[in-house]
Amino acid sequence: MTTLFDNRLRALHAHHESLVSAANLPEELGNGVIKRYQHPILTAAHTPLPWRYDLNPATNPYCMERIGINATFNAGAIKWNDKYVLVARVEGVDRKSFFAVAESPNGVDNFRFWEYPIVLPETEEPETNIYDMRLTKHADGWIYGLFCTERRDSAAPAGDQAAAVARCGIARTKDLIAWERLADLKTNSAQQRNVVLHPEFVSNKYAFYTRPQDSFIEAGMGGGIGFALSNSIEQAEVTEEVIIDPKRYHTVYETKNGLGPAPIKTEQGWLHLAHGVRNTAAGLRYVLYLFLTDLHDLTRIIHKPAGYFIAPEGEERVGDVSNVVFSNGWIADADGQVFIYYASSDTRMHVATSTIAQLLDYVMHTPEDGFQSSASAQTICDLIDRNKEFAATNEVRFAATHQNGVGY
Ligand code: M1P
Repeated sequence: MTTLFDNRLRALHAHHESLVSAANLPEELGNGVIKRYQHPILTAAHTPLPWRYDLNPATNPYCMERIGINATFNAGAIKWNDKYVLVARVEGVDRKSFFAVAESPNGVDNFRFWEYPIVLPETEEPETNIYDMRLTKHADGWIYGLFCTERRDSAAPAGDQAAAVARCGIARTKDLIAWERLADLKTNSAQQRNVVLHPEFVSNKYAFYTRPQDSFIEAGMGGGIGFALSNSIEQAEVTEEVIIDPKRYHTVYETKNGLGPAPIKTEQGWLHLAHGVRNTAAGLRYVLYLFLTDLHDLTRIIHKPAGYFIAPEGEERVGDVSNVVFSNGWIADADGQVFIYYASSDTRMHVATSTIAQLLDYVMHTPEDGFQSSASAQTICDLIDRNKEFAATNEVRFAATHQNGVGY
């Protein structure tokens, strides 16, 4: 039996090490805005063997997996001690999510989990499930983690074991190891998910991006990405939410939307990454989009490209909740490199890279949504006209581009 155990454990170690240490190369060509990468950066199989296996042959003679991990996804991100650090949502086969830290030396591969997952302190009202932490390095000196805290709806009848209440949980840390739990955010909305803390004080207050919703799944009558201020972070409470990015008919965010990570401050404005949801015959489809808000008036969107920035592609389209990309973490390096961490289909984590310059070019110069088919077609006609005009004075480029369409 010991031979069976030893052989199996050796093979498991070898497989885990080759997975975790594999190089991750960028895909070729791409769209010029982002680079996607060949492999996911975190999967359930990346979780350490000691989390899943009893490594004692006397108590686990068959070397069986004792604790199954189902998925690793929706990670917050931060640059910490020169490492690219993710606080991932790890979901066990028992469906409970918890947070765990993984770090990489280069941001695109070799992500390794820290030895232990995080056991967050509870509030006086213990929760059933926690997920989707957004990390904010705040001007007050703390690193905040805002996340969704989910409890069974105490008003639901006994026959309904799915009804839940989502709220914004708040914890803070100085080292990503010891976490102090604060009171949940109080708002007027029945439920909240996708709440993000702005990194700077606004009018000497803490500023939150919110997503008010009527019920656990449906954004309902309200929805949209909200903005609100609170005097305190220890007892955070917002009384007025201004919707800065509402849902809108026949867009990629017509059913609901929500902010991703905390925005990045640029010379042109605050750069935001968000997810938008629309319904289809095959169910909900989640995509990512970008927008830019005014540097001084955080409620004013000054640029918003039409449609999506990242949508699920290839194997990303399939998972526990298919046709989903979701992001709540990105890292902007001092040299302008940006690492966008996104999850696919509630199953695994990926990275895409870009630069602040490219993202600003994309967000400021991509045509905005005209909200009608005719406007979309006209936008393309206008581009063709400008290309023809340009080509008339640039013979060489024209020769190449002309092959792509019949001139008239
Ligand atoms: O299943 C897709 C996503 O659904 C929720 O997002 P939203 O609140 O915008 O619908 C979240 O539960 C998220 O974790 C999940 O990835």
